[in-house]
Amino acid sequence: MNAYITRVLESVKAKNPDEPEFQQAVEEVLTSLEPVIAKHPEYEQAAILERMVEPERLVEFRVVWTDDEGKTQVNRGYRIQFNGAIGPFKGGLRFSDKVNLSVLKFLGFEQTFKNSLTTLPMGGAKGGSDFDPHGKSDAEIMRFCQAFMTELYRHIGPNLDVPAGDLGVGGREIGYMFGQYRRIRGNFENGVLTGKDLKFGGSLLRPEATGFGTLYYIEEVFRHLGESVQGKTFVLSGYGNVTWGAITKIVELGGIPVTISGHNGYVYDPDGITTKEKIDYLLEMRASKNANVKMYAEKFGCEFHEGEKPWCVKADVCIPAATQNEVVLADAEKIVANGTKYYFEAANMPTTAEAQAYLVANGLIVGPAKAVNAGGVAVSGLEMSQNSMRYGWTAAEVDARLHSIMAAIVSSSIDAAERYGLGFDLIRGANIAGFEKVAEAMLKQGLF
Ligand code: 2IT
Repeated sequence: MNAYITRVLESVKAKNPDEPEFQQAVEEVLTSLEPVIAKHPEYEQAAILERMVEPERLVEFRVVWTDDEGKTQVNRGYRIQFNGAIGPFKGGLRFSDKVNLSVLKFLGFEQTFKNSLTTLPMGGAKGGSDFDPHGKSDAEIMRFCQAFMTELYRHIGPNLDVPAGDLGVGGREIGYMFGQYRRIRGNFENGVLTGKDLKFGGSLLRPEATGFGTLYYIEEVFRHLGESVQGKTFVLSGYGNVTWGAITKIVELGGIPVTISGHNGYVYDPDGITTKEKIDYLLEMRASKNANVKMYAEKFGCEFHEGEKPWCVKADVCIPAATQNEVVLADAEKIVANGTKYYFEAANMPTTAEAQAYLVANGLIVGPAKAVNAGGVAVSGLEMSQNSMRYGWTAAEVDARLHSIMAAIVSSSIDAAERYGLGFDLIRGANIAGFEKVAEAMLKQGLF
């Protein structure tokens, strides 16, 4: 390993000792950059890596709100503005009891490279709260979102930092947060948030974007390999937005999705989740009060495997689309034993480092999250463009742009890996391609 990279990695571990997710994300990117650092001594000279692993700004704040019983509740809120060299900070807000500094720093670090890959001018950020939205009433969600924005508003803006949704934050939460931002600012600045409702500046296709983008990425990789989605079986995890969008597009392209999963187990539908009735039911199920994938198994008479993950099901393609570290070494071993050839990460960091290494070592084609799932933030970037123009594109126009952005991500990843003699390597290629633009921008802007 290159001495400069080793030194930066050691310092990240020493300075962020209790942050395993952040350390893992940094390690994956930095080790990919070995040939780049060897060729560009100016990056070490300008301490580019040391600067990239340190957020430009990190705010942590108190969020105080009242629950339906009239009791005062206190949560912790965060916004991490990781890197603003190529555009306003951009990235989602996650509301979950699993949110902590390590998770948000890993997500903000990843977002910087992901956003760079989209070809659009967006810096990297992430934020959120340890607020757990499960079981909260609509009024509680509204009061929490208002309290959260009452602090966050001073740190964001259409040219400064543009949050969006992530786990636990959808169109409803974005609406409440936008309402509060508008009330405080007294201005209609809807470019401050993306993922908005269509009636106040949202983009067509934003809900579908991550799932559709995943399939456009896969199609483009398959085109390079002389393969196609047609007739292939897909094992997916999750049952949210991303899984739904991916399933919709898989079916449109002639593939057969056979699983979905939730926190309590997975559903195997050997006939395929292929009819309009089944796909629409995913939305209905998610919107129901006690959402649970078992409902799908009961409605359509198929197997529900309590407490298990879907990775033991044989398929041509695996798409983890739920959350981080959902595929550990034992799962990777099952995927390899099943003869699966393709693995595309639609969730952020769904694979542990050792599981990913095992998949790669066994010859699977692995598409990394920051490239595969970049369609979500790409359409957020297109939402920002439309808000600036005060004009909205048609669904077909947004779709065409998303399609060409995903194709560009695949080709820049393949090209970057080839330029550095790494062969066909979508993981290291994406890290290098994402890094190059940000590093060059930082060099040209002087010390910052
Ligand atoms: O992980 C992600 O890329 C997102 N949650 C979307 C971020 C965004 O700004 O749309």
